Amino acid sequence: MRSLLFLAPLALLAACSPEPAAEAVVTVTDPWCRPAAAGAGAAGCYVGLQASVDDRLVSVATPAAARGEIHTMSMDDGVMRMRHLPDGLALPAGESVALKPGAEHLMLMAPTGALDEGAEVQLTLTFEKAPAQTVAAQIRSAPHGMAH
Ligand SMILES: [Cu+2]
Repeated sequence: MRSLLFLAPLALLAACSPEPAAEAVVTVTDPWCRPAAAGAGAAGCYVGLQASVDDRLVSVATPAAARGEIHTMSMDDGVMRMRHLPDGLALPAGESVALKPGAEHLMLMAPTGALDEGAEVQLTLTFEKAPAQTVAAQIRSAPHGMAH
């Protein structure tokens, strides 16, 4: 009898697994874009992303520019250069990924008009697994709480 009682909790545990797959969701925080004058070739946008499962930011689109790209910055012979990431950006599960000045960022190529400080830009972020999200990015010259 004693051994049966010992086994009962184990049987219960076994019945509960495997756990259902976690839902793929990406939390988007504080999207913002730098101001740009009319005719500027490009403008940088920044955002915080946290994915619930291993995911990937695959594209960005906006009505405010001809197209959006995902860029990274790297040192090349002592010079900081931007590089287009055609395959997008990996978002490891549970990890906060900050797209910020001097690092990975979104680039609005050929904005259709001036991006004025205080206005907003709609950004549609597309992910490999999580549903796409459209967020309003505030146009400002520096991130909140960060001095120049
Ligand atoms: Cu760029």
